[in-house]
Amino acid sequence: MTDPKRYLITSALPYANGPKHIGHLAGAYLPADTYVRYLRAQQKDVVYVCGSDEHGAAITIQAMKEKTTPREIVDKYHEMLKNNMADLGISFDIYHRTSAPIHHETAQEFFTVLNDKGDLQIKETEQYFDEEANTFLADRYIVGTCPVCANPNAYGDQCERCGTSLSPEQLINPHSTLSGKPPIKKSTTHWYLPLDKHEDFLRKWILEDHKADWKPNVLGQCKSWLDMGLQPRAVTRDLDWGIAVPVEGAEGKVLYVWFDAPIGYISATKQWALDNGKDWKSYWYDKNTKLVHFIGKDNIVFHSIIFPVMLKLHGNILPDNVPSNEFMNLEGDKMSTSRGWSIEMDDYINDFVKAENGGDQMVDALRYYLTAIAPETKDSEFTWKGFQEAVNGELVAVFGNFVNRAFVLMHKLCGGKVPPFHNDIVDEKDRQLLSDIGSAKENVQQLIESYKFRDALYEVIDLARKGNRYMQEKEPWIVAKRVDETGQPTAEAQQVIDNCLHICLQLTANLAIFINPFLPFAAKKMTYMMKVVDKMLDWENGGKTKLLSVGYSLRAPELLFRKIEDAEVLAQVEKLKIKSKKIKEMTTANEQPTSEPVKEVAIKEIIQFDDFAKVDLKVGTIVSAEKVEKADKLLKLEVDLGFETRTIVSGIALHFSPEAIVGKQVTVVTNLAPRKMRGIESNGMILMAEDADGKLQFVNPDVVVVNGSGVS
Ligand code: B3M
Ligand code: ZN
Repeated sequence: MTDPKRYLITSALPYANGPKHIGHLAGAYLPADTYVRYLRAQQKDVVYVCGSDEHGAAITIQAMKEKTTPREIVDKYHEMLKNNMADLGISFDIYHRTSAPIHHETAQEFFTVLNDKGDLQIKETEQYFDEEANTFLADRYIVGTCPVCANPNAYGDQCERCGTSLSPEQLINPHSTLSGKPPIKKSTTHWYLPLDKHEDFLRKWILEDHKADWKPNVLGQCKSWLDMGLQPRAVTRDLDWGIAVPVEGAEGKVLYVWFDAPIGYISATKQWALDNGKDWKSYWYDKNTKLVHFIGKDNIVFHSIIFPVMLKLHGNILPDNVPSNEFMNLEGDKMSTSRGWSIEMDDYINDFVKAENGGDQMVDALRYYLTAIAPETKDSEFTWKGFQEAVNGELVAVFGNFVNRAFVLMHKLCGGKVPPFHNDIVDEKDRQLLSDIGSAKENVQQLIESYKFRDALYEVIDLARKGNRYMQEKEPWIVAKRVDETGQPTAEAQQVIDNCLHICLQLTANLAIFINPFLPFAAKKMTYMMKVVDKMLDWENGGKTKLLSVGYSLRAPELLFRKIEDAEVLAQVEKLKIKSKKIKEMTTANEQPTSEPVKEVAIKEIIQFDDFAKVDLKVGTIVSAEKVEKADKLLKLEVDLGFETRTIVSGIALHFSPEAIVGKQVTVVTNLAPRKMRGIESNGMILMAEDADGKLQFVNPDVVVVNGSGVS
């Protein structure tokens, strides 16, 4: 959309069920904030909304885990997330929450409009039910043994050990986390959004109208959803935490969290408008509004398929873009709060920002590195060493160094004032740098507008690099040695010095404008040093080379960024290892950290010998192994069992490379009912043991035996 009248920018609403890590920050918040700051610097009419997502099983499960109420959970973590975001400079116009009454009303109204128009379908289906707890069970509330890796605590929607997506039907020995009893199926009525009816609209809107401006990763995901064919999706749940379904006879039912959460963008806008005497409607109904949802990749389908259908049916505008990032890994592994392999925003703030040698500059340091390695097109990786190198090697050595030198030399060689500019001695190098300032502005602008923040930031640093090179070539400190009899630089020498520092200072002013959307605290500090008002940071000033007036006296330089010490890097890596190890120990001691009945799972009930005898265990040799496409955790094995060779899919790919295990003897459950995984039929299961470091080990005889030997 070119030249919209106003902008409405959103970042995914984080679940208020715990701290969020810097991967979240890099995915949906930092790029949005950068974009918004850029728009504000252009004086655009822009509103940036976000808030806590306070409904759904994510919250009730955390409440169980902390042995408290959902209300307490959301109150606690809403506060934490709100403060964390503010501390990291994420400049929402409002950080709202979905437990607010205005949100409940808005979501209910939304549902009612769709329901009254006949846009929803009502269906009766069978759902899992816990008879003892007298409640229906969300998939997360059902645990059982993973059919892929034999983890005894896999959830009904996913096994967290091997990562396989599951449905409760696939679990072996499924049981409820509430009572520990196996769930039964019971019929219940729900409202469905018939996405299948909107496929044609979605195809055209996404794959044709937006094929040029949406990111390839987003288009790719949408296309595969559409190609698989869309199904009606339930938008209500049997749960006691959430927004009541506003229909008579629907007692005990709430709106599905993914129905109400995106409506949170609307209710947040309403609240913001109320607080600021504005009209919220223009932001959600006027076609001249550019709506942009910043999200992480696991939220794509909701923001580009489901919510747009809801918005269209309800009569609202549709998003202009849904820029989504891929994932950011950490020190060689997936970032995960539950496994302790993460850097929480809250921890970073405590360790660096609020630390003695911290402060806002450490916020900018993090913002810098996260943008520089943003997973814009593919997954990327945060390492503490990489953080140190980026901060020390680019932020300190290039950007900070340039600004500092310009100020120090200006004080030393130009009396602390912006020196005059002598047109008659301008040379090619001067002209080149002045024109570089103009082209940097064009490039940064074009890149930010196409959501390429990583490249845009690179342009800014590159401009500072050019500044350093220019200074190095001009060597004003050497020129200053050309002195007259009084010991002062000759008039001619002074003119050369003047021009060099004049240009460097104008470049500094421009760098402040360009860096401002990314590193707002550094920009602010630079305006202080230059003694200019915030207004100077307006984007329209970018590219101008007369921003600082000749003769204007400037302050002494301040340290913009500090170096990251080796010891800090080591300490953080160590901390990460200890944290994840501790969580691992807790998890294995308690088998499952999220709920009580787990202990029952750890020691299974007594069985009779006859039950055990039903399991057919045999020794076999792995004769081939290969990775399963698009499944990080799975290996497809051919196992020679003497009497036949079987295909077995096993969730061990993170622990063994295929080459390393060919020829190994293993113990196989041979009479397990076949299961399909990623389209491959698996005929059996390999027994594995987990060692103290969490690595899987084969359970095998300690001398080689004939393939097909029984185990009993
Ligand atoms: N809370 C899911 C998530 O944190 C969800 C986003 C809602 S955005 C409307 O991944
Ligand atoms: Zn598993």
